[in-house]
Amino acid sequence: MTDRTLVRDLAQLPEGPVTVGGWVETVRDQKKVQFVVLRDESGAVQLVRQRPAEEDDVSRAIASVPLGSFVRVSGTLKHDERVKLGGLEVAVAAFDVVTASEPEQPIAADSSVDKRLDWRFLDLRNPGNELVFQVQTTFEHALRTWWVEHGYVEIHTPKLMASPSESRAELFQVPYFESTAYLAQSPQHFKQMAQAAGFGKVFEIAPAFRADPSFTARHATEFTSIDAEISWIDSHEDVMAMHEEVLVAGFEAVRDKHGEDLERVLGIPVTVPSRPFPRIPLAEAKRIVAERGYVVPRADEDMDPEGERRIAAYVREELGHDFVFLTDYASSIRPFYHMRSEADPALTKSYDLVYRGTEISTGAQREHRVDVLETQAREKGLDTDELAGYLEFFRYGIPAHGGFGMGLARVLMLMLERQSIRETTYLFRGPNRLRP
Ligand code: AMO
Repeated sequence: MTDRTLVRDLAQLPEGPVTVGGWVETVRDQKKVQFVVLRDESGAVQLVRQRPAEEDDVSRAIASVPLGSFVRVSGTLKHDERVKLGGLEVAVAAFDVVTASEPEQPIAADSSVDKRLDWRFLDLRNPGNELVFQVQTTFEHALRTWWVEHGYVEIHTPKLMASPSESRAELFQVPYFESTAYLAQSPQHFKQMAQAAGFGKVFEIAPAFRADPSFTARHATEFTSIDAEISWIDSHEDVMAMHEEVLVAGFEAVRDKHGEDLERVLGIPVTVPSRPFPRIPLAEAKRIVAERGYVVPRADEDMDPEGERRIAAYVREELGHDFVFLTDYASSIRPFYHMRSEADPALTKSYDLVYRGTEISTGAQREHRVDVLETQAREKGLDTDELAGYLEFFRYGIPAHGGFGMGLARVLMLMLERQSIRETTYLFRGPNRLRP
């Protein structure tokens, strides 16, 4: 390994010899002195070189290095409060160009998102963009840790499927030897299988695929789905209680580890939500937004995005919360596997979680009585032969259970106030984007 000090750690070091490595962000090549800003994954530092009377290799290398090149620099660390960038600088003794960049950078700060995505590896050199993925690492780790500490088993379900995992809509088909396979739209079937297997509590963080032709800020054709499924529940209330607890653990970890950086780099405060999150039945939520002047267009259907924004505004104003569970969805707009409410079979024991006006998750208690499940599937016009493998899971004993699926990039987009999940996905996949 190249022995180098991360820029972040320079402040703690005494003055003296150091080696740093990173890429060249700016060069100011003046008559008497040369300045370089070098950035690595942890920050940026100013390098300085007094020009000798006779041009030497170092001054020539600095004068000619294209922006973006990766360099390794040895020199002498000096603490100097007058240096705006971190109060320190490195006086350059050796300046090695590891690999030179092409002379012209293909993107600039004001390039369109599409162009930036074409050059994602350069776009991610922007410290704010890289920070998104540090936050993602911390958030996922905190969720995983919370689940592991609470006795959950991590599963990895297959993404190649013999039958659709969610519905016939938005389904990718791929040739599979002599037959056809489907890409998993969700781990739904197999996280439920773990309940039949007696695992009790499971989670998975993995890709899901949807052949969704939309071009919105919140839809991708491949996304990372965070899923959990638990047994022995009384209702979807138990799922919501776990859901909000694990989310709070994730937000706390992000605040503790990146709170200062997020304020400094992106100007974003991290707000850890308080528990319990508000819960509003869907019908009541529609009434509330109607009273406030917005009638959700299709009365018998889900909230539309504007409805979600309106109910979120209400919850923020009246209850001071960024999250709201919308509960008790009509069975007509929910999948066949959602359990119906004992009190009113027209409703399901399910919820959507809305964060800052956008749906981030769907959860429910599942129907575990196979005869009821089959009836519900038939009512939805589904082919029970195609579902035969799934239905087997319910014929040999299974506890009452439920869970949720949550889009990782959506949570990050809303938490970090980004415009689109394109910015919180490492490499976005949409109808028009398979590269890079
Ligand atoms: P649902 O279809 O609502 O539920 O998906 C759950 C969550 O996954 C995310 N999501 C998406 N993110 C980006 N692009 C997409 N095209 C996309 N589609 C979905 C959203 C959404 O809230 N099996 C159920 C979950 C469950 O009941 O456990 C399911 O998949 O954040």
